[in-house]
Amino acid sequence: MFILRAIWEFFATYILQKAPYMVGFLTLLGYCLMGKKWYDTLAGTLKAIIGMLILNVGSGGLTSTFRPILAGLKDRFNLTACVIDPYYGQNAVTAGVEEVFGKGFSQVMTLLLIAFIVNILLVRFNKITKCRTLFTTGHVQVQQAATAYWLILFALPALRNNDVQLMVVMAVILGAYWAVGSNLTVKPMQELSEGAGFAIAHQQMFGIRLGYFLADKLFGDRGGKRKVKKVGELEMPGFFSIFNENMVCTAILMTVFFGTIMAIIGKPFFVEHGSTTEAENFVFYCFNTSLNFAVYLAILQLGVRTFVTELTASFQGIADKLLPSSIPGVDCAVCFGFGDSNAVTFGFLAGLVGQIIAILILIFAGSPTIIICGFVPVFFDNATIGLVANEKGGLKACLIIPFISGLIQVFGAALIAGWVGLANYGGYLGMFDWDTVWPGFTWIMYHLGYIGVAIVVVVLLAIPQIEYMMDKKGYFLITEDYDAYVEYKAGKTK
Ligand code: ASC
Repeated sequence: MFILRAIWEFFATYILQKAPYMVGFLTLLGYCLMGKKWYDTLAGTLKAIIGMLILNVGSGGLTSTFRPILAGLKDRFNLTACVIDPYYGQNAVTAGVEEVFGKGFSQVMTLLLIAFIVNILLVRFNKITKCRTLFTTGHVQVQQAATAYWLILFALPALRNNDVQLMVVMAVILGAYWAVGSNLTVKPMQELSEGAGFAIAHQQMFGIRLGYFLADKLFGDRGGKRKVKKVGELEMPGFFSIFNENMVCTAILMTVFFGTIMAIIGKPFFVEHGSTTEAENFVFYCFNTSLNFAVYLAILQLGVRTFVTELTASFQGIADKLLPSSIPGVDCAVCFGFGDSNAVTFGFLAGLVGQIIAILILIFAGSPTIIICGFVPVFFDNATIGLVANEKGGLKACLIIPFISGLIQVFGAALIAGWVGLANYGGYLGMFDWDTVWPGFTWIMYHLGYIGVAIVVVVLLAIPQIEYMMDKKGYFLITEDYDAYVEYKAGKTK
C-alpha cells in the first residue's frame, strides 16, 4: 500500500501535472505497445520531452515577459481591478477560498487522478460515449480545478460540508468537460494540421469550435461557391510585403502595440520592478522587449516541430491497444506550428482590441467590476481562435472572430468574477470557456442544485453524440485515417 501510494504521488507530481513528462510518458507507453526497438523508444521519448520543454521555454518566455506589462497597467494607475489570467485566478482562489467558504483546497492531486480516470473511461468506451481525446495538459487542469472548486462551492452550498460528494461532483463535471471539450477540437485541429493527429486540451476548447463554426458559416467558402482569402495568401504590395514574413510581421506589430503600452506605463515602473535600469535607454528597452515576442514565438514553433511527430506517431500504439480511435489533447500553443503563422499575430491583436474596447465600456458604464487584460487569455485564446478562424474563413474571420472573443472574454469575466466574488481577490481564470461555458454551468447549478449538476453532465455528454449523429461515417475516420477521411469528404461533396 505504501509503495503504491509513493508511486502514485510520484506520478501525480512529476508526470500528471507536468505536461512535458506526461507527453514523454505517453510516447514511451505508445512506443512500448507498438513493440519498437528500445533505442528508438528512448530516442522518441527524449525528443518528445525535450520538444515540450522547448515549447514551454517559448510559451513561458512570452508569458513571463508580457504578462507583467499588461498587469503593469493596473499597478501604474492604482486600479482595483480583476486581472483575467490563469495564474492570478489561481492565486485569487487560494487567497479567498478559506475566508469565503471556510475550507482550503488541498485535494488537487486526488481530484486530478479521479478526473483523469473519468477521462480515460470516457475514451475507452467511446463506442458508446463518442469521446476521442485524452487530456494531457496538467498545469491547465490544476488551474481549472481551483476555479471549478470555487464555482461549485458557490453554486452548491450543500457541498461545503460534504467532501466526498464535492469531490465526486467536481471530478465528474471536470472529467466530462475535459473529455468533451478537447473532443470538440478534433475536427478544427485535424483540418488545420492536415491530419497531424492531435486535439487541443486547454481553456478555450468550446471557443475553438465556436470560432470554427462561425468562420465557416459566416465567412466560409460555401462548398466552393465563394473564394476565401487566407492570411497566408495575401499579396501585399511594396512596403507591406515585409509583413508576409512572420518574424518581421510579429516584430513590427508587437513593437507598435507593446511599445505604446510600455510608453503609457512609463519608465519608472519598469525600473522599480527591476526589468530595466535608470541608465538604459527606454526606447531601446521597449524595442528589445517587443522583439522578444518574435523570438519566443519562434522557439515555441521549434518545440512543436520537435515533439508533435513523436507524440502522435507513438500514440498510435495507445490507440491500437488501449484507447481505440483516440488522439492526444495538447496545449493550445501546439497549433501555432500549423496554418498561417501570421494568423497567430492577427488573432491576438484583434482580441486585444476587443478586450480594450470592452474594458473601456465597463469603465464608462460604471461597472462594479473592472477587468484588466491578462496576457495569457488575450494571446493564447485569441491567437488559437484566430488561427482556426483563418483556416475556414480567411483574413476577415481571423480578425472579426477574435475581436468578438475579446469582447466576450471581458464581459463574461466581469459578470462571473463579480457575481461569485472572485473579483474581490484580484483575479479570475478568464480564458474563453471560463467566461462563457462555465458561467453557464454555474448559473444552472446555482438555480437548480443537484438537478443542475445532472443537466450540466447530460448536456456535456450529449455534445459528442450530436456531433457523431451529424457524420457517422466520418466521425471516427477523422482520427483513425485522415487521408481516407479527406477522400471520403471529397467524394461526398462532389
Ligand atoms: C495557460 C497557462 C499557460 C499558458 C500555456 C500556453 O492557460 O496557464 O501557462 O496557457 O499553457 O502555452
